[in-house]
Amino acid sequence: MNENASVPMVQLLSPEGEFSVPKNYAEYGKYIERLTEEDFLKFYRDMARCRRFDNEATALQRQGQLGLWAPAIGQEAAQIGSGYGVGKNDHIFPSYREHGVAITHGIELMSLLKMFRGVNHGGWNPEETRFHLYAIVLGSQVLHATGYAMGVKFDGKVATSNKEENLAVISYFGDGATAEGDISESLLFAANTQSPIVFFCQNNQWAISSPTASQTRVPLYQRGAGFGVPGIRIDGNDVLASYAVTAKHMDDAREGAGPSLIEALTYRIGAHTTSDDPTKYRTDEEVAYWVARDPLKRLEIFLRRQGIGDDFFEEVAQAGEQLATEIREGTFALQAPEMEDMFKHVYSEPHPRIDEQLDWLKRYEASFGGEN
Ligand SMILES: Cc1ncc(C[n+]2csc(CCOP(=O)(O)OP(=O)(O)O)c2C)c(N)n1
Repeated sequence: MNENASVPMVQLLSPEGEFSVPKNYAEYGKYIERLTEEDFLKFYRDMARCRRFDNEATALQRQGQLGLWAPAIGQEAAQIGSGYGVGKNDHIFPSYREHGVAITHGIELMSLLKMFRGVNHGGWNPEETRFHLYAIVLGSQVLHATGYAMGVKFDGKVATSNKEENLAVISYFGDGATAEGDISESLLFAANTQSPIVFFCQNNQWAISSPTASQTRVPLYQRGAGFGVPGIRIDGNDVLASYAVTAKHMDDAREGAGPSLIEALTYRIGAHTTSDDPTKYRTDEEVAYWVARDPLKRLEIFLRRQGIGDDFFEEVAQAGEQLATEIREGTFALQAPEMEDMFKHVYSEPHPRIDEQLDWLKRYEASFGGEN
C-alpha cells in the first residue's frame, strides 16, 4: 500500500502537517523560506478549487452533460505545488488530468469542460498561456515537450546573462505512460542535447487497472539514470515539496543544468475516468489508507497550526459553491460547434481536399432536407 516506503523522497510537510526541512534537502527548503502566508493560502485555495471543480465535473458527466471526465482527486498537492513552481515564461505540456496545473496558469476551467463535452479539441491558446493542449495519446506530450525544449536550447535561450530571458519546459505524465517508448526516447534526446526540461511523473499508482509494479522493476525516479537524466522522488501529497522541488529543477534547467526527472508519489483517490469502476481492481483498505493521507487535509492542519481559522476555510467552501454554480450554468449554456469548425484547423492555409470534403458534407447534410 505504501509503495516503496523505504525509497528516499523529499517531504517537507509530514502527513501530520509538521513542516521541517531535512539537512540533505536544505536547497529545497530555501524555496519555502521565500514564501509568504498569502502563498500558503493561495495553495490551499487552488487545491480546494480543483477538488470542487472535479466533483462538479464528475456530477455533470453522470447527468449526461459531459462525454467523459478524468478526475485529479488526490493529486492536487502534486499539481498545484508543481504548477506554481513553473516560471511565467516556461512552457507546460500536460496529459489529460492536469486540472490543478491548469488552475495555476490561469486556464479558464470552462475550456477544459468544453473539451470533455466534445465541443472543441481544447479551447485555449497555448501561445498565450504556454499551457499546451491536453494530450490523450499517452506520452505524446512528452515528445512534444522535449522537441520544444531542444528548440529552446538551440535558440540559445538557456543560461544567458539575462535570467528573465531564459526558458525551461515541463511535461506531466503518469506512471503507466513511462512504459511507452515515447518517454524513453524523450529522456534520451533531452539528455543528449542537455535540453532544459523537467519530466514530472505523477505516480498515482494505477494506470487504469494496472498497478505501477507491473510497469517497472525499479522506482520510477531511477528511470532516467541510464539515459543520463538524474531523478528524485518527492512526496506527491506534500504541496510544499512539490512546489520547492519543481521550482528548483526549473531554475536549474533554465541555468543550463540539462534535464531532470521528478517522480511525485501520490494516489488517484477517484476513478481513472468516469468510465472506470476502480472497485473491480483495488481494495477499500488501500483507498482508505490514501484518503487518510489526503493532501488537502495535510495542508489544512498546517495552516490551522499557523493560526488560520474557520473564517478562511468557510470562505473557501463558499467560493467552491460559487464555482460549482458557474460551472453548471456554463456547461448548460454550451452550444454545439458549427459543422464547418472541424475543417478550420486541419491546415494553417486553405486546402482543396479539405474544401472538397466540406462541400461533400454540406451536400450530405442537405440530403436530409433542411433542418437536422
Ligand atoms: C498510446 C496510448 N495507449 C493507450 C491509451 C489508453 N489509456 C488511456 S489512459 C491509460 C492509462 C494511463 O495511466 P497513467 O500513465 O499512469 O496515467 P493516469 O491516467 O493514471 O494519470 C491508458 C492505457 C492511450 N490513451 N494512449
